[in-house]
Order: sequence, then structure tokens, then C-alpha cells
Amino acid sequence: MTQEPELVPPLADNYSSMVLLIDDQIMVCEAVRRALANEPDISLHFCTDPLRAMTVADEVKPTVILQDLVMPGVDGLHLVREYRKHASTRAVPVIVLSSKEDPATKGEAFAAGANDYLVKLPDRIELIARIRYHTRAYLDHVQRDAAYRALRESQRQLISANLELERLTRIDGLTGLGNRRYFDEYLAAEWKRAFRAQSPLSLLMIDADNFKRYNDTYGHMAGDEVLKQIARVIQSGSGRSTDLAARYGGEEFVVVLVDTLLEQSSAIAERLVQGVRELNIPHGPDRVTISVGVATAVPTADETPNDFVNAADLALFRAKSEGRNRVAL
Ligand code: GH3
Ligand code: MG
Ligand code: MG
Ligand code: MG
Repeated sequence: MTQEPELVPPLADNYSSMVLLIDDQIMVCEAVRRALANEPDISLHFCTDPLRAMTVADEVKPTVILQDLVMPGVDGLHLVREYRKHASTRAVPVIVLSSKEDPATKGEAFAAGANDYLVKLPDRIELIARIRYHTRAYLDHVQRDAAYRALRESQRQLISANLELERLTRIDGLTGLGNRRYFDEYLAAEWKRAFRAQSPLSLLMIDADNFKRYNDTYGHMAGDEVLKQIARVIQSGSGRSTDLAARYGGEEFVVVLVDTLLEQSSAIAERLVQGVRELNIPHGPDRVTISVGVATAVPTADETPNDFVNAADLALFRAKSEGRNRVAL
């Protein structure tokens, strides 16, 4: 018995071919089976019912589809187009296997999405070579695709981790409000914006009253809980999403109100004072309260955000010296 020459050597293990043959003629299936019988790296699954082609392709997960054109009830080209539409078969190489030899039919097959075209019955060596070639191309593609997806996924994770990290650098750990650093940045930016637009900017400087005594009486932990509750009042009471509420430090908070006049800002400040009072947190014979200093300015060229903070601080000092639990302008 003479050994046929092997033009293309079998592929390595990871390149095993799974061939799905769709052909209504059992004779063709039998011939292809015989042609591939001695190739350990090539498995064959055939289906003589073209109506089941998509279902079988889904199950078999072929690395190559051998597709007949003329079949009862279904046009082979229609099937090729269907493979291209479904996720599971979109990239699977399709070799059209037909007895038609005219260029027009071949052109139509390629236009429908076929990757190759063989005239029945093809030479055994050519058939095997093309199956291996397309399997390799397909599996390489699948691998690259998976690697690409993994890369995209890890990039996505990195980006969201960075966003989270950036968010954390702006947040006060105890209260969840903005932190001092974020406040400084935010105020500087809004100050510039208000200067350009010549619009009013307001600042509330908020300080918990007699808080040292609160800690001394109830403990630092209880004090922290109170600060959280005060922060919640400030957060929900300061209104629009463009306003920033932040912890300035210790038991002091700030609210930046953009495009807000003195009258509106002092009304907001009054609401915050009332809101904290209405928490009804016992503080000795009294309740926990806050004092608020309000400053409003249309920025000028020779003023700085620092001057603005000092103005609000001065107002806060007045609120304290006038008896606490109040707003001062
Ligand atoms: P005033 O009404 O004049 O503001 O009196 P005060 O006692 O609040 O003022 P002072 O600045 O003398 O003290 C602030 C106190 O706030 C000191 C400290 O015990 C307390 N404090 C500052 N930061 C924190 C904090 O993060 N947690 C707690 N529990 N207490 C804090
Ligand atoms: Mg046929
Ligand atoms: Mg203080
Ligand atoms: Mg205080």
C-alpha cells in the first residue's frame, strides 16, 4: 500500500478540528467521513437535515462548517448568512461544498460570508489541508479575541479602581462629606468662575457649639456619631447638586453655594441651625446646636478665596459671641 504524501502536517493538540458537514445527501457525508477517517486531529459531525443546521452548529461548536448549497427546503447561502448573524457561529469558517462550478455561484457564496469554496467531491488532501488551515485561523482568532476581551476587562477594572481612589481622596472618612482638600479645590474653581461671570458666591462656615464639653461628657465616640448626624443635616439641607458640603476640620463644616445671594444663603443657614436643633440630641441640660457664619461675595480681582473664608469665619465668630445656636452675617 502506497503512502499518500501529507502536504500539511497535522496540527498540534490545541488545533483539533471539529468539522460540521451540512449536506442532504448521505452519500456525500459518507465520502467526507471516509476522507477524514484517518486524521486523529479531525472529528466530523454531519447533519443531513438543513433545517436543523443552526441548532446542531450551536451544539457541536465546530471549528469549520462544510456547507452544501442545494438542499431541499433551504438555500445553503441563506444558512451561510444565518451563521454570520448568530454569536455562536459568527466567526466560524464556512467552506462551501457544492457541485456547482460556475464563478457566479462562487461569488455569491463569498458575498454571503463563506470563507472558502470546494467543488464536490474535493480531493482528500486538499480537503484536509483546508480544514486544518481554517481551524488554525479560527482558533487563533478565538484566542486573540479572548485575550483582547480579558485586556479590555482589566483596563475597565483599573479605570474604575482609579475613579474610586480619586473619589476617596475627596471624601471625609467620618461623615462622607467632601474633605478639606476637595473644599479648597472646589472653592478656588468656583471663585474663578464667579469672578468671570460676576455672579454671587456664598459660603457657610459651620461649627458645633460647646463640642469639647460634649466629648468630655459623653465621650469621643459619641461625639463622632453626633458629627455624622450634623453632617447629614448639612448634606440634605444645602440643596442643589452644584453646592458643596464639606468637613473643614474637627467639628467644623463648610457649604459653598454657587449663584446664591446673601438672603437665600442665610435662609439656608437658618434651616441648618434649626435642623440640628431638631435632632434633639441631649447636651447636658441643653441640646446639640451649631452656629453658622455666612459670607456672600461677587469676587473682585484683589480678593482671594482665603479672604472669603476669613469673612465667613468672622461671621461665625459673631454668631458664637452673640450666644451660639444661631446664624450671623
Ligand atoms: P465653641 O462653641 O466655641 O465652638 O466650643 P467648642 O468646645 O466646640 O470649641 P473648641 O474649638 O474649643 O473645641 C472643639 C472641640 O471639638 C475639640 C474636640 O474635642 C472636638 N472635636 C474636634 N474634632 C473632633 C472629632 O473629629 N470628633 C469628636 N468627637 N470631637 C472632635
Ligand atoms: Mg445537496
Ligand atoms: Mg471649632
Ligand atoms: Mg465648636
